[in-house]
Parts: sequence; C-alpha cells; structure tokens
Amino acid sequence: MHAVNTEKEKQRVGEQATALIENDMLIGLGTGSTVYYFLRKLGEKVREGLQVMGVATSRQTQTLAESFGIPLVDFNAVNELDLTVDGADEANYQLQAIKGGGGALLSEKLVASRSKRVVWIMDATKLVRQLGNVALPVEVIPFGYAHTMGLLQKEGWEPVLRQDKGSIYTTDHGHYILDVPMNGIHDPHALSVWLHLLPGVVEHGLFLDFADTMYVADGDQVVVMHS
Ligand code: ABF
Repeated sequence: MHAVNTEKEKQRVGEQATALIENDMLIGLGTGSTVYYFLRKLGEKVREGLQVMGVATSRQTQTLAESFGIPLVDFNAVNELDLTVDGADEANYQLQAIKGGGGALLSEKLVASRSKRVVWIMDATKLVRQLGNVALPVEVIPFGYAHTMGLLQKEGWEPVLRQDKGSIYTTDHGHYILDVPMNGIHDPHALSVWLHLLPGVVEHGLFLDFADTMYVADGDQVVVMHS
C-alpha cells in the first residue's frame, strides 16, 4: 500500500464509512481528523432526513457533532450502540490498533466496548505488520504520576509525559498521558494485561479485540478488511 495524499484519503474513507449508517442507529462517534470527515458527511445525511443518535467520545467530537446537526445522547442513557466508527494511530492486519494520539482513548474504549460493531477508519500510512512504531499512550491519574512513570522506567520503558503548549496535557477526564515508545510490540495481549495492573494507570491505547472491520484508504481505493 502507498500513500498519495493523506488528507484526501482521510476524507474518502471518512465519507465512505457513512454508508454503514442506517436509519434509527445509535452510533459511537470517534475522535480525530479522519472522523472529522465522517461527522461532516453524516451531518449532511442527517439534514437530508437520516435519523440517528450519536454518543460522542470527546468534547471535540461533541462540538463538531453539534455544529453538524447530529443529535447526541448521554452515554449513560443508552444500553448498547449499533456501531462505532473511530480513527486509529496505527493498526495491524489482525485489526488490532494503537489509539490515543488525540487523547480520547478512555472514552473511545468505553464506547467501543458497548458497541455491537466497531469500525476503524484510516489512511494506508497507518497499516503495519506489527504494532509499536508509534508510542503507546497510557492514561494515568495525576496523583503520583511520577511514580507511575517510575514503574514503567523500572521495566525499561522510557515514558514521556505529554505536553500541550508548554503545560502538561490533560484529558477530558482530568488525567495525564504518558507516551511510551515501543519499538515493536511482540505480545500485545500480555502488555495490555500488565499495564492494567500498574497502580495509577487508568487505561492504555491498545485496542486489541474490538474492531470487526477496517476501512483503509490507499490512493483512490478504500480497502475493507474484516476480522
Ligand atoms: C482517535 O483518532 C484516536 O484514538 C487516534 O489517536 C486518532 C487518530 O486520528 P486521526 O484520524 O486524526 O489521525 O480516535
């Protein structure tokens, strides 16, 4: 696969994913620059009469969805979602992904876990044979974050506390993010379990058993992959 124009590919894949949306669906709305195009097109379809409700995975998506006229519902008020469409920072051919570059991983994982179907949308530059070219985001509580960093360092990792314009980056939920360079992840499930057991860790960006479908834009094509 090769990239031609990443922005055009994001748009193509984001818009194409709206074909999955049917009347009366309850949809998980992901976060990010690819999802932007999905939301924009979905908003058009809503204005043309499509009836859907969305659950936003971030404040950013909430604002966008509202501006595009997509009706939203509180996540607590719903039981199960029909479908979630979200972006990814990296994904492999087994449809496992690293997410959280945009900082919304906690809500994204919660919403995906309550969705009958999960679809990742991305451009082809993000498709890899082995996860771990990008740093793995790990969301931690601010209290004692230096100690949580220390626990990772003790195991040989080199976590970097995410910054935003010279200050510590804070998630929608008031947490911090440690970006942990990986250099290839050999056993994602083992790493996922280990991270969940670390005191101070709220969530991490490994999404291993969620997606049933990936839409990958490669030049003029959109390749659809199934698990
Ligand atoms: C989100 O979208 C995140 O989990 C991930 O960081 C991001 C990828 O975004 P983009 O489409 O902007 O590259 O869902």
